[in-house]
Amino acid sequence: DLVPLRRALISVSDKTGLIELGQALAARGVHILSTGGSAQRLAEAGVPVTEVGDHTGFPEMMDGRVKTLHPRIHGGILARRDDEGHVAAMNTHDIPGIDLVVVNLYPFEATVAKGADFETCIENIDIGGPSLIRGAAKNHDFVAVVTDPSDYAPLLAELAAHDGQTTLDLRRRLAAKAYARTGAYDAAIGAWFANRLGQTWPESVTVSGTLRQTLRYGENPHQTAAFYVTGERRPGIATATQLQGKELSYNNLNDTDAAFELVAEFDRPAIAIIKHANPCGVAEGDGLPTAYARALACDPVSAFGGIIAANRTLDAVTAEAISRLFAEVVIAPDADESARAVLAGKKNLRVLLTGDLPNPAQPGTLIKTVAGGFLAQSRDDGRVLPANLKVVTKRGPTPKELADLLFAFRVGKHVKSNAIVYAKDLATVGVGAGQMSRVDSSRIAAIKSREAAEAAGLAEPGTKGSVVASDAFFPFADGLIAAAEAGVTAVIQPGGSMRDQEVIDAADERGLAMVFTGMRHFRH
Ligand code: 93A
Repeated sequence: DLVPLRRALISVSDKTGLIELGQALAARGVHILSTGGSAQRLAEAGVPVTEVGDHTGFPEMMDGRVKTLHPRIHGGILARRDDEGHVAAMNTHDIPGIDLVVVNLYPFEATVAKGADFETCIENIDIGGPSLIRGAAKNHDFVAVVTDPSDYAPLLAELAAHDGQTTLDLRRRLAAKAYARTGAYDAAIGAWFANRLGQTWPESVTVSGTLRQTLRYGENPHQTAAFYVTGERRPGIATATQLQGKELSYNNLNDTDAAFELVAEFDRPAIAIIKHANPCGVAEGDGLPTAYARALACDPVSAFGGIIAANRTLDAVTAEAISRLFAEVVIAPDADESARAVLAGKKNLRVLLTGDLPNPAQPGTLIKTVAGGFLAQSRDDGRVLPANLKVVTKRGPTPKELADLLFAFRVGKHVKSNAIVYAKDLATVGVGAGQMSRVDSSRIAAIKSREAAEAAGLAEPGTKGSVVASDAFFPFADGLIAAAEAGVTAVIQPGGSMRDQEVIDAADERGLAMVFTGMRHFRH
């Protein structure tokens, strides 16, 4: 399984670590072939190198479009050294074997990201590079392929450990990485092209990500799982640094993501507490301490073992309050020194700091697998503003009701459907999530609010004098009537039901103010 390394081809756009690699290979007596820019750098550093043009007898031509695309190169990479016919062809045509290919590609993705014009992007589509990589990876029985400068050191360590030879195990791992790279590269080109054509959904899609972490298990212990990071660079769990605490689980990651996306919706200091991807308390406040106290008051029973997200730098007072609760994860853009010191006392609590908040208005794609395929949709970046609201009842909302209505609807966007959210003074007081009927969500939210009030020794449930938001229209008046019985004074919902008039009449009979948003926030 060991293959001696005699000849290497180096062709890299990213010249990081190039000279050190060249020097180390040359010191081992490896014959180095290299393309224009790479060869020049190596030669300048005193590394003996043969220009690919001198090797093939053809100069680089057509602005570099044709450099390595030659049988003397590809034959040297693709020949099976244990196949008589292949070896005979090498001898007949004088094709020396190439045992190592080091290539990183024209920076297509970075060129697009810089906003380069169409022609420049096209010129940055690498053709020869992927061919070298794919050929070397195919022939990994005999050839090693390195596509990432961070693999230079492990390669050199392997050569040192095995007397200048590579092992099959390393060649296989490098080959797998190589195909992942060329696949992602072509996917980026395809997506860019489709986008240029004004096509939202390309003919074919490759979802690509880099392995961040294999997880102990998935949603359940008998499932395996892993966390991949895509190139989206959205602040959140993918950019977070974990300050302390146990390893994150699959469910932790999923719930923490939901919590952080929700809390990022608010401009004022806000806290969201999440269980099973649904909020059990969300509140704005003058600062995080009040927001936290009010978020927790919504449903302290469910908050046990929850995920807490903040949209501001954590302070010591909030950290103290959080450490009195059993929580799984805390996520925030940052934490000040004193807050870090307080949280350090809770060794098992996972603390994630992201540096920034996700932008709820940023476009993006959501993907969900189904049997035999996957569904893709744009992220729900819809945001209802006061100007979008239509008052449909005799009474319009007061300014205070209006603020609570918008708050409740924004929370509702992050609650699994059917979603019903009761809110008062910019804090949730009851959340009904994930029920098969809207009226059940209405009732459950009211029951939870009553129980929380009883537990806190309050005379009245929080829903008294609150407002209610529904993520989709009320198909019948019953859901609205349940909310009215719980004590709401105002309602926000998309509208659009065949029975809208019945629902409006029921609201008018009870003196409620109701607004239609014209926008639905289903979430499943
Ligand atoms: O234009 S290419 O697609 N044609 C080729 O034949 C070719 N061979 C290698 N680009 C080609 N390369 C790429 O050149 C490599 O993938 C690498 O990114 C780059 C290195 O060029 P230089 O050594 O001149 O800086």
